[in-house]
Amino acid sequence: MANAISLKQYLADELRKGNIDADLVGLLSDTMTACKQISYDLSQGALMGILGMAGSENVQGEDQKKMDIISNDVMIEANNRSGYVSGMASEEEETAYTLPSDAPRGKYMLLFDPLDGSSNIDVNISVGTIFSILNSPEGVENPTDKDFLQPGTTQVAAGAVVYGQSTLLVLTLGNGSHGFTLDRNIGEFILTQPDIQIPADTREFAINASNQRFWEAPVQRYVDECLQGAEGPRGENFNMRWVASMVAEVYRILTRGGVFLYPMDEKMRAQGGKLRIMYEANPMGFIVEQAGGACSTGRERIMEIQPTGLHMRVPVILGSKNEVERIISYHKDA
Ligand code: AHM
Ligand code: MG
Repeated sequence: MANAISLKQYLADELRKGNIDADLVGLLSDTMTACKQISYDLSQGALMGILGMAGSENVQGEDQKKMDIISNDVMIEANNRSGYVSGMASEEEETAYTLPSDAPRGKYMLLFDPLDGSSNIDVNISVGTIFSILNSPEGVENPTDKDFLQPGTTQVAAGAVVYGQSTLLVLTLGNGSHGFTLDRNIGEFILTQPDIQIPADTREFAINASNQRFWEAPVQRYVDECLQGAEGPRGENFNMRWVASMVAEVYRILTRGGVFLYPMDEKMRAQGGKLRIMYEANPMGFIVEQAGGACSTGRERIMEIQPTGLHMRVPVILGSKNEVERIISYHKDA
């Protein structure tokens, strides 16, 4: 590709324009080195013995896959001595990760879900890495959980890498969401989807329908109206998808529109929902909003929520703006 713009060039340009600093460039490039490693490991699958269960549970009581642990280690090792971060937080770590005592401290904090959609690893369906970058509070050498509890609106950058047919990165630095495809021959991410715009309207929704009996009334109403199709109040036939990898669903929505719901349901009410705000909902919300979409719990904009815990969970409704707004209005009606 003669006029191809690599991620390196894209970041160098943002640096020249004064939109980001050199430390953020370094942090993003280390994080992408980790994602290239994860991408390679996944591509080898059973050949490298990375499939299957690890035989352990994470802090949230979920059974860990081998790749959950490998990808968590890869992300930490790529970043813990760079001098670009002061600390990290991960879905797979109970509390904030403290850097080695002799490692230089940086001005950012990195949060991640190292391998999202892990139920799909062993069945060769797309999975991904989600990350969020925050400013480290001034003068804090070893940030603890409370230092990470900043609302999503304070994010400096967010990204999602999809390990699918291609390995794709969607990145936002707060000025649009941009898609990059990994060219495996040269090991570089190439800008392939600049300035992604999510269509405001859609006729495609994504929800795990096996939870239907637990949903709240506004979500029941929304899905019921979609299912009635052309004969119902929407007057149109709807399509449904459910990959069970949020990264893949969000990438589909970024590409052709749609709405994704992991709403509150009765069996998850005590824990607040399914998806975690700090390293799933907030970075995805940032990416989706920067692409012209919306991201809400149904009652409030997710990025404005004050998080109360590193692993806090929230209901998530995101995607095409008009559709998300319709679902929000159903919550108001109820
Ligand atoms: P994970 O981070 O443990 O993989 O869980 C998050 C994933 C999301 O990617 C996806 O939307 C959801 O869990 C699927 O859940 P379910 O299996 O209940 O459909
Ligand atoms: Mg996840």
